[in-house]
Amino acid sequence: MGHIKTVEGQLDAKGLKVAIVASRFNDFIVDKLVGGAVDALTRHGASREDLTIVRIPGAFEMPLVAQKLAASGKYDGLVCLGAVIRGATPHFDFVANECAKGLAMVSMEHNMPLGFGVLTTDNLEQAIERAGSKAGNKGVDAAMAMLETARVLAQL
Ligand code: INI
Repeated sequence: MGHIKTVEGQLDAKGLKVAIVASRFNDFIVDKLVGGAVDALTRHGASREDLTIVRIPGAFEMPLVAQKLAASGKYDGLVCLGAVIRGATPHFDFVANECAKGLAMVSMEHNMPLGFGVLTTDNLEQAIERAGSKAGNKGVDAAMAMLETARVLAQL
């Protein structure tokens, strides 16, 4: 049997400079995601001094802000946190799609590990479930995905 080379990321956030982009829209949900992301990163070795929280109006504005942060060269990773709730808006699809598409572009164009923690749910209850209750905390998941990806990219 031959040897299979495997690359995987260690979940060590020590020394990692991270910007957390968080929208104010639905902030009582988003604040839970931010808390989860900060907790996950610091429990894995990040120092609070290396974290920057950037508050923005809504998910639609997120890609532009993420782009500037990525281009600044100051950060090793971004964690993008928001909540787009269908019940709350007729333009749900536009906001959610533009946000996801724009963030994917930023991540690709800048080789930037980016945790996508923007909830897109049909209603408020589903958002609450994903913000620190029944279905966990997607802020934690987004932070851990960014961390793992950053550590994988560093080895490639
Ligand atoms: N922004 C969100 O982050 N979540 C939403 O659910 C939402 N809704 O419901 O409309 C939302 N809209 C605001 C949008 O992101 C922009 O801030 C706004 O259109 C001004 O550009």
